[in-house]
Amino acid sequence: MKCNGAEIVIKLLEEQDIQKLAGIPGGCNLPLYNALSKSRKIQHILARHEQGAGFIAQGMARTTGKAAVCFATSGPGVTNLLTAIADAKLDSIPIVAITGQIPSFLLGTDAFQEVDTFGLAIPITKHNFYVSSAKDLFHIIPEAFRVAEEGRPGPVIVDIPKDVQLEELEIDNWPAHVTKSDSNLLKNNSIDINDIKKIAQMINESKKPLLYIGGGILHSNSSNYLREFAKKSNIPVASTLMGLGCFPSDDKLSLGMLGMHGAPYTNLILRETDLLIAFGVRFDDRATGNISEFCPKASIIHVDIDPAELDKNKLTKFSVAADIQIVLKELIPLIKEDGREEWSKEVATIKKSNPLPVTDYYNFYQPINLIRQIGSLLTPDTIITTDVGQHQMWVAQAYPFQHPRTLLTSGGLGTMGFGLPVAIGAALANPSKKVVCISGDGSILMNIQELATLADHNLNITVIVINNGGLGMVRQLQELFFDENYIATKFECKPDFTSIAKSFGLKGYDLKDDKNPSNTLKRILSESGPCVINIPVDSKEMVMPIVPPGAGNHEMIGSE
Ligand SMILES: Cc1ncc(C[n+]2csc(CCOP(=O)(O)OP(=O)(O)O)c2C)c(N)n1
Repeated sequence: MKCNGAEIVIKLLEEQDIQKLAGIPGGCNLPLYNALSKSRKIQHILARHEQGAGFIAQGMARTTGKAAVCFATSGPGVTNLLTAIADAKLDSIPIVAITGQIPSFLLGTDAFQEVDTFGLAIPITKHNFYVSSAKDLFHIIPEAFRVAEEGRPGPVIVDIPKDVQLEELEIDNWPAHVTKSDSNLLKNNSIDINDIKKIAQMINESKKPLLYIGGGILHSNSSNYLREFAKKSNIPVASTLMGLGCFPSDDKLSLGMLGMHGAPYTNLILRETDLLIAFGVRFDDRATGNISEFCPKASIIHVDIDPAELDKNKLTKFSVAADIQIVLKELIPLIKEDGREEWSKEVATIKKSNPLPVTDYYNFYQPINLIRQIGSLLTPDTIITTDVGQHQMWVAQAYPFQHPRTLLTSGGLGTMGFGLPVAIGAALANPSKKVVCISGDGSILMNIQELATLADHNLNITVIVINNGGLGMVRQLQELFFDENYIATKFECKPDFTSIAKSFGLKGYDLKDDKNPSNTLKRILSESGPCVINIPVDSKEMVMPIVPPGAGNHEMIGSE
């Protein structure tokens, strides 16, 4: 049988059970598209911008934990994609981006749409491949998936010149599929039971332990074990932005999010703990504040799959590089059941006297209230995506997350424009679930073209634009730390998002001047199918509390 490189790629993607992939065609990936047109197993999702395609792949990957795929052509197709790749790197999201490259014999000539994809990708991918011969695809494509998913997940780029896509091979026997269980890393992922015993002993001896959890719990699918562990030992749980949903927000042990915009009680309880149990976190500055003041009375245990994270930002008492699920399974039987009455009482007192500030409980348009109302109208399995800014932090502070992978947000890179395309990817991978994208009037404009992709596929996505007439989060920083010197944060042009929605063939609603906005919102959210809702909020609303740059978490302002 004769196959060209492009046909080999598509067949190998089918072997990886890829059913949907997003992308945009161009001169240098046309052979791939030609081969894709013959696939009966893979549906192509035509994005309207390669960044959108990358984020659609992220939405699929973030909700399933499996590597998802996007396509882009050489040159501007690749450069457009890079933001979504960098975003995936910082949040450890497994995606495989397959990029067309100019023919190999033209490389280095500044040919039309030539960019050095390999070079550009090095610092923002987990790994990347340049394919110089069609026969190499047989190991490179499965390897790209293995690398993307295994250990600490991350994005991988496979760059394929057009002549390699067109190179024909005579294939007598299709090579056997390389399975993930063949990989060395998984085989070696065993743990030393003495390490687990040591962790258990430290926890059992601690009077005031506290869990600090993050995205590693998601990636290792260990949320159920985390719940069992926390309950058995009565240890409160503080989460990073990436870990929200891994522990039910309404559980009495839940402390919600810590750090820059964490609840006052969460950051104050961190001051009191004598043992910080850090699982799947990287001690990033948004979570820790001034790191030298973080958990001043605590010894620290750190478990993470990536050895490079251990003792990177904060020295620990004991650290282990391992899969958290394996560690938790071994740890739970060794942990003493313990009510920790005194510590529980202290935590409850701090919690009660230092709540999240809410200014006006009866105002529908007060952001924290608004997010709580949205939360009360949606089922716990609804997938929420956010963009970046104040609205993102209000969601993190107040939305009642119950399950892992129900919050998809750009934690590490903080990329405006993330919410809508990621929602599309999430809906494509979870056709039975409702997806709600909570965005800002700044962020939504950064990938608004993807409303066309949403309309094409008629997905069950509600886009809520929390509209404060500008770049609210930056305005807030100017108000607090730049003497109210506002520059470039107020929008002159305020587009009508309902008309924009309608122009894409979607339903559009505006809750401005609505006589009974609660009822209207309830009615809209009970409908299915795509729509956009504009909800105005006061441009002076702030996310409170906030830890000033360089300060310790306990030095937050606006906590009263
Ligand atoms: C691509 C990108 N550009 C710039 C920023 C810096 N930035 C962070 S938040 C923000 C304002 C976001 O405005 P909006 O989406 O309206 O959300 P709001 O803060 O008003 O809720 C900006 C400009 C960013 N995070 N991402």
